[in-house]
Amino acid sequence: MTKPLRIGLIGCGFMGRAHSNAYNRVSNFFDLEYTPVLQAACARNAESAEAFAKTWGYASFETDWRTLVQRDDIDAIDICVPNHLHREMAIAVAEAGKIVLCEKPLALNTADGQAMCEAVEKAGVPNMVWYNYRRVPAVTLAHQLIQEGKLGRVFHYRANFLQDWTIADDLPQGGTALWRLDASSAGSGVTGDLLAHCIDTALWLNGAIRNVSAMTETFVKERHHNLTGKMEPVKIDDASAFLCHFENGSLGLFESTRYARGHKALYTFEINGEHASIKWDLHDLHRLEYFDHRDESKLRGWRSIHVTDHGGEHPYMDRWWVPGLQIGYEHSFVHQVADFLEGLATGTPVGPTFRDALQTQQVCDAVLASAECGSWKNVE
Ligand code: 4PW
Repeated sequence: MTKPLRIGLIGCGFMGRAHSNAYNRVSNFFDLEYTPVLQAACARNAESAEAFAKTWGYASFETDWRTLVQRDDIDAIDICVPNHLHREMAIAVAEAGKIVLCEKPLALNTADGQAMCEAVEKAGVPNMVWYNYRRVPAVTLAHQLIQEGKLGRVFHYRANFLQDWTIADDLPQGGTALWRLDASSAGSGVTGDLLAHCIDTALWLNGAIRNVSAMTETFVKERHHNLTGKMEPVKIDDASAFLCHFENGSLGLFESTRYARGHKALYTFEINGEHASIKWDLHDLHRLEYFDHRDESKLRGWRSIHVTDHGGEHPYMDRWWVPGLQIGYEHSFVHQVADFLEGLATGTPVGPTFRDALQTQQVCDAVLASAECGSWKNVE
């Protein structure tokens, strides 16, 4: 007999779908003590909330998130709404004594993130932030290889997240689909939306970042605002890049943009160590490229590891089909739910927790501050 974990979801957009899919799939593929039960979906518009609940199998719907949080038939609240709403909702969920899961980035800024951390820690409620790329099997394998010391001393960490969907200057800002372009809803542009993923993975793989030197650019200075109906200044960063020192002595180079024509969601990283290097690319997410200088010289070269083996060697893969068959983007969310439920059963916090995600937020804030003042900034 499994135990139910009754979920209330706030926000019925892209991420609401990705998370709901994960709740629906996880028990079919993982043997877990807890089973998610989709109890209620919440959106301001009743028609959308009802349609979403029906499509994804939620037993009911709400239009007021406060009502959802107070329902005593719900154990965990999943926050999938624009960033400016994370703080108030997460604190209310913690104060109601419920488990809280929050879409990335944790908050608009470090101060809000800090308040959220304090609330979940004071309430003692399990919490997690959806930085899903850690659970792509090839990325998890990279983490294992680094933990095993295969790379030796790390010299360089390089990451990019490139898109091209905001180049048109007649694209408006604000409102349901385009809140990511509105600084009052998003907090920042690509720094919080894309670089934050690169930073989360980097902190996990390579440890803390000491300081940063950054530049940002807003290429389109004014856009029609869907909420005010007028042309308004654009206050988000369209592109953001930084250099950094990691605490382990390695150097980092990061870039994100929504102006890289031809790239839709190209997330790549490369790590160069004393003995070995690792490369990964979201467009070919099952491949981990690995070069080991200790290989016999006549065979030395980049190995392209297709991370689909079973038997526990390749993370998560023995839960899926048969060796050699692939999975996709959506499965990273299934893995994150599986790990979270496992952690609940054993009483172990599962990263990234709010506290872990606060570190990413601190790096993002240092990046924005450095770009603003044009000099190096320590990560507080
Ligand atoms: O979180 C990110 C989003 O805001 C995603 O991982 C990719 O970039 C897909 O959409 C955006």
